[in-house]
Amino acid sequence: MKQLSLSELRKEMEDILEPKRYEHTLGVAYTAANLAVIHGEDTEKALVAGMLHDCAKCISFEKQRSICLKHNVELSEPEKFDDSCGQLLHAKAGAVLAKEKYGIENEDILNAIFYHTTGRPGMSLLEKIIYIADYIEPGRKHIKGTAYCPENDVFTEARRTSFRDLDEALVMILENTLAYLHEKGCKIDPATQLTYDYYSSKLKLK
Ligand code: DGI
Ligand code: FE
Ligand code: FE
Repeated sequence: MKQLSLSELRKEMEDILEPKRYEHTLGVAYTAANLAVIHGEDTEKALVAGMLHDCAKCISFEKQRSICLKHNVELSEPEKFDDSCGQLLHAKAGAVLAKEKYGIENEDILNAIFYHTTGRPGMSLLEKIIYIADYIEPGRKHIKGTAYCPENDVFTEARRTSFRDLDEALVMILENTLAYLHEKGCKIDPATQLTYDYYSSKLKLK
């Protein structure tokens, strides 16, 4: 299958995503391209991964699940259930769609989509860029009254830090995501916790 061009992918996303999700997608793609320039990653890869990272976000949980089951994707316990915070499965379903529907063959791009919600220990440069761009893109708004928006503005800090040190930005984002999930009573995916543990220990050794 031929991979669609970036502008074809953009049109596809405009068609299938809700308007706000599409705006967010563009923000992630362009933020990822900037981070790619700064940190020495291929900008085309960053644009494609950013453009597709949420391609499964606007489909039902049942559909996401059937896509994963059909392609033998292993699911974690929290991913199997559509609890009140069911935000996890779109990442893995999105990686399947990127390959099967949009013809992406590059494993690094597919992994960046697959791990964009939880992260994983030992992420590639592109995986880190997409994970961080997803959080810091300019349209990402504060969620007031939750740990997402503590007194010290984590968005501003994470945005600044990501241009200097990706691992430090990762830890900042993971710390806030974990606090937010605890506060909301959401199940923590083992991958999210492992990623935090891995990068916070790595930072201490620096
Ligand atoms: O799809 P986006 O909203 O752009 O961003 P995302 O793919 O990073 O998803 C963000 C949501 O995923 C956010 O509400 C926090 C949630 N999330 C991240 N790690 C975990 C998680 N949710 C659960 N239940 N468990 C996790 O470990
Ligand atoms: Fe997402
Ligand atoms: Fe996103």
